[in-house]
Amino acid sequence: MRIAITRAVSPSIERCQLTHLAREAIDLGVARAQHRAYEDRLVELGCQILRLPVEPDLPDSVFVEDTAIVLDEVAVITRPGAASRRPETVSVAHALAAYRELCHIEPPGTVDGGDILRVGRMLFAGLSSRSNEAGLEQLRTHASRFGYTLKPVDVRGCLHLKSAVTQVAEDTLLIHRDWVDGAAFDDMELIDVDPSEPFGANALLVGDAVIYPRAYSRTRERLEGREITVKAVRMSELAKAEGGVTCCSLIVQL
Ligand code: CIR
Repeated sequence: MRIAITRAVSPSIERCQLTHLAREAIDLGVARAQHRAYEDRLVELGCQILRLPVEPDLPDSVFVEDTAIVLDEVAVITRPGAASRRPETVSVAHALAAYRELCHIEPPGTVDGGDILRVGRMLFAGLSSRSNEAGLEQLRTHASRFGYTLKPVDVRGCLHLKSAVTQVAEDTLLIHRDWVDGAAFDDMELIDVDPSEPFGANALLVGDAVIYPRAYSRTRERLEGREITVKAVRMSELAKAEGGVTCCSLIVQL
């Protein structure tokens, strides 16, 4: 049994944080329809959706991934690197308290969940413009109690570690090597994104399938060529807010 925590797109998403993209108009109606279709894919993959109340004054609040790291034993509530995003954690912590013991990243630490790639008991942790050494050290302390090992990884040219690399099968990662050094993942199989699709490394593995943006058809062919089942979604509007498929949910395994 899996719960997927989500939150509908905020009406203020036009004021979202942007780091590597120029601001473009976001069609709120289309963004919401795409987000609902994404939730439908999660349901098809066996998730029960727990949708948090919309946050009209928190532009980036649809990107719930950044607010927590949900491990099997504990949920670590983050302190997001962008100050405007810190109030998003309150309602997420409230929801997660029903399922996990909680602990918290404290100042001066910052961590965005998008920087934490969990593979089994390994936490690859992006050192990015959002997640700092103090934050990753606190996460290491919380997670090591339960036998997790944390490995810091430098990220360059993109927002989060999971913009550059995500898990697509038990022993396989999808990677864009311009943004992260593949040597950090030397005991895993690596699939490179198609060079024409630099934003194509963000896939969401749920069970045996990945939710993946329809826009990256060449990389999708590479995934399917490796026998990976792909559930395609349209993410054009949330991509303008620098969001991908991992960012829009927190999966809680029960
Ligand atoms: C931000 O800059 O924080 C948002 N506009 C996008 C966050 C995307 N989150 C993610 O990839 N985990």
